[in-house]
Amino acid sequence: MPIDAKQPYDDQNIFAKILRGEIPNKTVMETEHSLAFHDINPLAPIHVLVIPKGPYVSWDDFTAKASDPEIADFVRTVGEVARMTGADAQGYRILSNSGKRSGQEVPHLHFHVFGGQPLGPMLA
Ligand code: IU
Repeated sequence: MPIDAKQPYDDQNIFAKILRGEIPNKTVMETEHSLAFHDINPLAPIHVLVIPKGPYVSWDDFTAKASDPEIADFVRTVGEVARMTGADAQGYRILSNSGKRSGQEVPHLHFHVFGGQPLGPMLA
């Protein structure tokens, strides 16, 4: 069920549980403010999720409330994931759903990094 991106942050969401170590994940990289891990249901050979560690529901929530160091760390982590997975070699896609109409399912900001195959005009 897609979520309302304007809802208050729910600290029982699945990514909050991953951040607290209550649920395992396949980590790609971790920084002071961000975590990148393999999507549990990959839609491409490379499908990594990058999330901020702070309690932000969506991209608009994050960019309104997060500190500059958190935003810089997150943006750099997305780029580093593209490089370290090899997605950058032949092209990749970054996607983030925000709110009901986008189909956002998990109410904690995440960027998808897709790669490893021709991606076509759209994916996900
Ligand atoms: P969306 O943009 O909110 O629709 O993406 C949510 C993603 O989170 C989706 O690709 C799921 O496969 C992924 N995911 C996950 O990696 N681990 C989980 O435990 C759950 C969802 I629930």
